[in-house]
Amino acid sequence: MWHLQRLLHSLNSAVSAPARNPRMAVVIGRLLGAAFLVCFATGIYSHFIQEPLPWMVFPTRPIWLYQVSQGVHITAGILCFPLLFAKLYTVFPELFSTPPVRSFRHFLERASIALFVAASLVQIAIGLLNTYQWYALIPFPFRQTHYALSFVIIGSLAIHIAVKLQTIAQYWSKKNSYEADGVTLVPAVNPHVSTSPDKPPIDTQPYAGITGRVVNWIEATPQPAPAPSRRGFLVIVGTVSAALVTLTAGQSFRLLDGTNVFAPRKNDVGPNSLPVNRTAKAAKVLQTATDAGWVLTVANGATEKSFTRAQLLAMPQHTVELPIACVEGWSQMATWRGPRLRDLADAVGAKPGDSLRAVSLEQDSSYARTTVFPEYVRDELTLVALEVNGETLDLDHGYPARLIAPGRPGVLQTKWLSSIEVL
Ligand SMILES: Nc1nc2c(c(=O)[nH]1)N[C@H]1C(S)=C(S)[C@@H](COP(=O)(O)O)O[C@H]1N2
Ligand SMILES: [Mo]
Repeated sequence: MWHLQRLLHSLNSAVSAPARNPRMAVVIGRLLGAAFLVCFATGIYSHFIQEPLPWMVFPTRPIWLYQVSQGVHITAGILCFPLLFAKLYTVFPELFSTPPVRSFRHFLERASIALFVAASLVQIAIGLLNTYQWYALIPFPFRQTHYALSFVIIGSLAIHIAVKLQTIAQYWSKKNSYEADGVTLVPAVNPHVSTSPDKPPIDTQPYAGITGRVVNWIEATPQPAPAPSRRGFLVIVGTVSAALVTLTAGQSFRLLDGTNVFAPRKNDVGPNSLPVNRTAKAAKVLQTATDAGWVLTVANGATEKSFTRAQLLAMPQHTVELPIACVEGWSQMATWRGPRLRDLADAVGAKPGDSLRAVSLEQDSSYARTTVFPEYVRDELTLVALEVNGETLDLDHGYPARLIAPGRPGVLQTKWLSSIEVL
């Protein structure tokens, strides 16, 4: 046991560095916590917009609400990678602290953090895999797993914050941190540490008032290891984070389009100058979607009407600017044209509070049918689109007709419509 303690202690010493201190752990922890909360909030929104509870009604304005919330979700999720590794770096020596479990509280602290780290790594890894559509590497239902893990993460985070509350409060502000953490206040003992740019007020009596942690520190670093300074560490974390955002966020934010190097989708690339999620071929609708006998059936109980594409084109046409905002993180604005969905619903006598079901020609897919709630049905911007960006809808974008509604996730913008039913 004693040997183990010695080993752990020397490991602890070996990894000591200026950036490894409670203050830095709190600084990075705050950022990480904020990123996770942003991901959680936007993720919950995305979950319930796809699986609403009966009483839920979703805003259709601003039209970019879902687009921005999803872009923020993916971008904050990507940011969690460098922040999580930075956080692990700052607390790394604590993994070897001895004894491994000191008390129930300490056990709770370590167990919650182990769960948090494991769940977070899985969460951001499968999230990233999903945005790249490497579904083969996610051998379980992505959405349900991602949703369930988010509660594990937020729950373990809450426990972690609760047990660490005292430390967090102590090191929250920079000023208090130096008062709490005597270690860097002793220039005579470790001048290298005290030369950091954010030099604290100096304690002129080197050995006075040294507490347990400080003694450890001095023993641990008789010769300061060549490790990044606090500022250097923050610069590294900041640079990596900024680079990741710059190189990927263009998929969700047009402003960064020019530096979108890593993200799987690029603006304006694809038929009708718009990226495609699933092609007509992949959806196995090449035959049915190009069938000359295609009609859109609109049904309300026994009342049923069929519209050929020419008949749909003969109805009042409306032009709207709406984004496709995919849950996988990419989005793009487009100009859609076609009849309003509510005009079709009214043609079969639908009432204002009625929901509709949009059914695709596609078979055996979770995207094959969606429910359109009244707030979308009645919205003047909701169209059965026949054209996009000034051209006939491409087969890959849902020809002969597709749904497009404001504030809806891409996954609910059903392509290759075959029928619309009043529920
Ligand atoms: N029938 C059907 N509709 C669908 C899909 C699909 O696979 N099948 N994909 C959805 C998803 S996930 C998105 S993001 C949008 C993408 O539209 P686009 O491929 O025209 O860009 O279509 C949606 N409509
Ligand atoms: Mo999507």
